[in-house]
Amino acid sequence: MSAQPIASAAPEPAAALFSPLRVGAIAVANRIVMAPLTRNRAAAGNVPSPLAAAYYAQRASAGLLIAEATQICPEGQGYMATPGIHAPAQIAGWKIVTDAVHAAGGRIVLQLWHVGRISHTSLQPGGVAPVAPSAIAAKAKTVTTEGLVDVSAPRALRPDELPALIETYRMAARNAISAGFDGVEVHAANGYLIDQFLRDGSNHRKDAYGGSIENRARLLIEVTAAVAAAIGADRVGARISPVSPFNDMSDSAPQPLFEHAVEQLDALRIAYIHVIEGETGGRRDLDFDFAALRRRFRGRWMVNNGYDRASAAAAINTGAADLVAFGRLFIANPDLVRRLRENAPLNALDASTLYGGDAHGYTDYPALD
Ligand code: 8OZ
Repeated sequence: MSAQPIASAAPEPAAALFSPLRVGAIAVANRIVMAPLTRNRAAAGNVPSPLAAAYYAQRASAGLLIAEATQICPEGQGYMATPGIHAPAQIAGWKIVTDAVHAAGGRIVLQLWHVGRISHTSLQPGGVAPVAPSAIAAKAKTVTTEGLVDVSAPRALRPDELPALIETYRMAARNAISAGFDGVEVHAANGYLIDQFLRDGSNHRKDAYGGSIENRARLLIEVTAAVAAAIGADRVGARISPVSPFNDMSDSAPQPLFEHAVEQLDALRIAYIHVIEGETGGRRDLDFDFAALRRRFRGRWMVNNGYDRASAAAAINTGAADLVAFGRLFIANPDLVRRLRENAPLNALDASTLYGGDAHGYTDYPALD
């Protein structure tokens, strides 16, 4: 036997993070995803910031960028200065972003967002109450021009309003494709409208969209089916957060609820599911069997919540996930993919520039060199 070479030819454990993959119709260069990140920098008319093209293009070495949560209609807005995808100027603004990302060799999908009850009357057209599955106010905060405020009490959506709501998602998905996105992600996480229908702490409806698990998952499935019919299921993902309490969310039995939801999403043959494991941006050790969800889905499985280089590599190497989404690390490190590949030091996050503001803390985090 010959002696072992000094430099081992065996791949380092993180190598799998850098292997290409097909995610539905989207060919991604690696397993590293930029999570959707609200930055509250949209310009007048909720048009993406003029800086957004540079911000996303700086991060285009991610296998996939998920653009920040973007409201599908004016009523879907819940925070100051978040972008939309319902008006021509917004579509034109996003086209500048997707062109810049594609020119840099990246792939980008848009997260379709309706906040439901996580809003404030001052952000709603005509100053009216936001909508929700049930007229139950969340104990949650939002940011308006007045600063941090309690969200407003919502009114319950009438059954006859739901077809138009689904149509609004379909239109938004079409608009995203017109804006040059490679696909869309249905935001069904973090206590926004679709999640409010899913979980029984916020859904007390007596109609076909409330009560049983099947009924509470109906809006998610009808929205996702409509979006998939409009742009192709192979360009659609969905984000869920089965046990996150963020935005005052709770459910009496999340395991069977989300197993059912994932089975139904599987039947639609969408490209991926993106799951926030535990508390959004917080604890991961809540009692929930995420592997049981994964077993029910044939598409790509994307995980998120506090991953680092080692835990991300382990998730890919063990087959627990196909893709890992990073949020805070991507804000502070435009070249996160290179830094993970080289195991280089990471920039620290400046939390004071997360929400709102200008280029500072947005496009001025340095790359290596
Ligand atoms: C932080 C601040 C505002 C919105 C989410 C879209 O949690 C958000 C969000 C996060 O999904």
